[in-house]
Amino acid sequence: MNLTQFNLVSAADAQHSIEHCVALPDWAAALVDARPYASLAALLAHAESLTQTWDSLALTQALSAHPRIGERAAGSGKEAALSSREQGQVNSADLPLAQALQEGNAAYEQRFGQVFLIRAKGRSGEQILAELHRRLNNDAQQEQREALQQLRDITLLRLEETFR
Ligand code: 2AL
Repeated sequence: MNLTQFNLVSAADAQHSIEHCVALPDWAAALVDARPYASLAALLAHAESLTQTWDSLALTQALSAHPRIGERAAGSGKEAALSSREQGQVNSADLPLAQALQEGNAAYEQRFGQVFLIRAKGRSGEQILAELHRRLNNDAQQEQREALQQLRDITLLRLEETFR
């Protein structure tokens, strides 16, 4: 999809072209509603501003589409393929790392009641593990802020890649 096409296609097709970015249909619909965009920069800026209203409810809803770090995505959809690619560095045969992530994930879920979310792209498995351990020391409010920011990062990264 390029920007010209995105501006011109039906609302349903436009929405379909970006729905893999995050499992929040209202966000995608609002982004489509604000067409046409004069530039990709304008589209990305508006997309970012629309993420600023996200709250804990949105995070819960969006997390349903994100597999745990180190685990395979369920299903065969576009989102599952994206997650596998983003997490390529931790789906390796490094058993100690995989085990440490599994233990970290379990501790995180015990503490915060939700799946640990991090933008995996651009981070090594060790860096992800270090972040997981650091964030385990957050209080609930701070962690909610960080997780939401990670969700924004993943979403906007996916959106940029959609138009590349
Ligand atoms: C993910 C995912 O699916 N992609 C990514 O960057 N991080 N999942 C996660 N639990 O953090």
